[in-house]
Amino acid sequence: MFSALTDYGITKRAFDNNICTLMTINPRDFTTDAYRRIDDKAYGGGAGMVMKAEPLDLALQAGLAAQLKKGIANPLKIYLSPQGKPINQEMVNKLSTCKGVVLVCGRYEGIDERFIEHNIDMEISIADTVISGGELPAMLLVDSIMRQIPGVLNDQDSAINDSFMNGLLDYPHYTVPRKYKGMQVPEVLLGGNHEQIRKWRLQMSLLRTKLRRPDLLERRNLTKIESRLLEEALNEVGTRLEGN
Ligand code: 9D3
Repeated sequence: MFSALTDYGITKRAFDNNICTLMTINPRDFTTDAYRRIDDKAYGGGAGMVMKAEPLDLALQAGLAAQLKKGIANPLKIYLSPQGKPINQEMVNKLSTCKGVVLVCGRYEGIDERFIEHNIDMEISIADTVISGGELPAMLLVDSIMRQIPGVLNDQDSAINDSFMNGLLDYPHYTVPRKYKGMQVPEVLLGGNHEQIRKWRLQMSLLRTKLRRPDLLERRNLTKIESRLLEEALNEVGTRLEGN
């Protein structure tokens, strides 16, 4: 699954340039029985299987040994799980300063709680929606961490990154043609008044965030200027501003 990261785009470039390394381990290779059983029925009953602790433990030890060989002594051990703390940019930024991390991915109903208790430093969830296993969440986490590692983004990519990092949703983008299915590009973007363009873009960012993700605004204090720009934008779309 992880070849989506190693074979495409910005993440591929980073692996090719040896800025980052990725190693995957299949815990089934650490089973000891003839049937290579990685899961079994849950104590207490109920539908669904649970991943056994022992093969995961051996797989984790193999991962830790491999990182130690690279000089990474104590990588953070993260379990991708629906019970984890929801991922956000702040936590990704912190994780990007770690020398190494081990990401544990579950399948089936989850993994034996004793493995988690004994080994896991942190549990991360990526959305309040059911996903089939931890691998796609882990890939998402790896991608977002890698983007924060120096040298992974080139100057062009970095500039794009900056505009996302202010706690607001992005403003709308347009390219040629000027008229598409009867819809025009907003006039202000065609004029070349960079002051006005900056103001319009910030206003659109504020407006979209207010309308689509009010939770983001609650966690970020607006400056006086931003509040005024937002109010002006809301008036223009005919929406009433409630509270702050
Ligand atoms: C339908 C199964 N669910 C019964 C209540 C529980 C369940 C178990 C295992 C739901 C999902 C999974 C597998 N998911 C992950 O490993 C996972 C995940 C997710 O499902 N959503 C959001 N973030 C993550 S991180 C790992």
